[in-house]
Amino acid sequence: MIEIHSIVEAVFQHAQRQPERPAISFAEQSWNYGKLCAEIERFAQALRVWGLLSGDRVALFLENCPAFVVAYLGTHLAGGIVVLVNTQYQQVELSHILTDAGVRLCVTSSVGVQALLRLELPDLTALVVGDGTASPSPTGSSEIIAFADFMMRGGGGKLAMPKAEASAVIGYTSGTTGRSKGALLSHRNFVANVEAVTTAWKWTENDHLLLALPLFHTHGLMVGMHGTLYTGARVTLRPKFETADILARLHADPSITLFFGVPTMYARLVKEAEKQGVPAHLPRLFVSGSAPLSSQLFSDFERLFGQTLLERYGMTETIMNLTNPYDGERRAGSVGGPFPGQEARVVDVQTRQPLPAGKTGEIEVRGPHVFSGYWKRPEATAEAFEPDGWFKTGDLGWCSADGYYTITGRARELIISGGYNIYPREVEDVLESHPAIAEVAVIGLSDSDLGEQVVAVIVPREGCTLNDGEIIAFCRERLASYKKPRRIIFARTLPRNALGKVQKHLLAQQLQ
Ligand code: MCA
Ligand code: AMP
Repeated sequence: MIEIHSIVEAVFQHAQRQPERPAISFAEQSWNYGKLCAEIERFAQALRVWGLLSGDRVALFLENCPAFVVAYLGTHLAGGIVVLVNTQYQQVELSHILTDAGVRLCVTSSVGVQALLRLELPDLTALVVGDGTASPSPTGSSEIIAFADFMMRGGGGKLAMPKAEASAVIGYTSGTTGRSKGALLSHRNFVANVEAVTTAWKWTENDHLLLALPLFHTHGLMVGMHGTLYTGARVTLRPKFETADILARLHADPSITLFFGVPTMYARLVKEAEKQGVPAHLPRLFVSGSAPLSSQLFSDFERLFGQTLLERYGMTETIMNLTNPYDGERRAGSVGGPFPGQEARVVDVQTRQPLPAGKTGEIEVRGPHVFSGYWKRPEATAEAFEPDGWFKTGDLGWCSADGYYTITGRARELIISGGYNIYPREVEDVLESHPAIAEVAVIGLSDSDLGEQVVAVIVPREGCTLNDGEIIAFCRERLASYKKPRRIIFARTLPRNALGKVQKHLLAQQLQ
């Protein structure tokens, strides 16, 4: 392959060589590389005609579908930066992300349009609606255009491929204080990481991935979709993960060679396969990531499916960091070692000095896959890096003498539920704004399906009465539904230390 500088360039190269080659299957639709390229080019031209300037932000607030990929790579070809938005986000997250990133155009669904029109977003001047027909805006604040009509504006005019160092994506990630921060990733980060991942997992153009992860996060997009399009392979994209659907697809299509999921998906597959049996043909590789995979699930899957899960570790800021080997031992409870061309180490949390094998500290990573910094947050960026370029992941762990890393916890407060990250402070902020709540502490407790579940310990204001349903509804209106507490506990006080800080570990111990 000639040297390429972006994922979109790889797609164009495959299309030039083999336009008929299958790229994406989605519901009844089959997209080959030729068609995919033509649509990407048209979308990019339409963006330019609309007035998109190099470096302008385009948000994708859309469920899995081929239009997502077209808008994603079309934005890159037009020189824009993509802002990824989880479709579960509600007013608090949407207002923050779209305002912070200064998004000018958003590709969304008709449901998304309704959510966005309720918000004050002065920079947002156009909504391109990927499903159904676009009805005119009731407020007249943003232009609403149907995807098909928008595409009609494209045509003519060759566009230059993006430069490797240009910014490609802002991925919002849970902040340690206040609101989430945008991690700015470049085309160079993508190419370096996808090259490392596809090499490590022996991913070639002959592979066929079954992908049911959402495209609006790193796992689905930058591992699943990038890997496919970079190698010229094929993907069957599903709108969302449904256990029975995945088993049925595996059963029906022996050409599928790869499947990626979060541990919750594997736990559900094991449960379902115990009832209805395992498909006769299985992919050559099942990868797990985004949340800790328990040794129990690792061995249950092996016993039932006769295949060893390959666990790897990543982050929005760095894409993929560590992986168990494709050939060698895939060790239960471990995330393996660095991908080719990347570095990792464990340092003492206080002194920041590297620690010997077996000692627990903070994991740091370095390499061409690591993002350049947080969008408009120079102080947060400076804090996240050591002077010599090591990125502080905020994850705690240790490395064995033979180079296998184990993640043991997190230096920052974070709940991971079903592979989604939830920052307790964000949920606490919303709950504290409730007039009948005096104090609140949000913690994560273990959950057999989701890994961890969100639990809120609430002290009501004097004389106020509250019920669970009311509190959950209050959260759901403001935040993504997966962030809502699944359990609410009323208390008279919260345990605090001498400095007045809530002792969450005591709460967790009492409630577990
Ligand atoms: C959905 N719900 C959840 C979650 N997902 N609640 C807690 N945690 C969750 N993860 C809630 C919904 O809000 C809804 O609530 C109800 O469950 C049913 O929604 P549904 O969509 O049917 O949920 P599901 O099918 O059960 O979804 C579970 C899931 C999904 C398939 C595991 O959460 C999922 O796709 N997770 C993958 C996330 C992912 O891609 N993470 C990668 C991030 P209600 O009915 O009350 O509204 S990237 C990353 O972490 C790094 C880079 C890495 O290393 O990969
Ligand atoms: P995100 O901020 O969504 O990019 O999530 C990244 C975080 O997910 C990491 O910092 C880890 O805490 C966690 N994570 C990802 N993969 C794994 C894994 N295999 N085991 C444990 N935690 C993981």
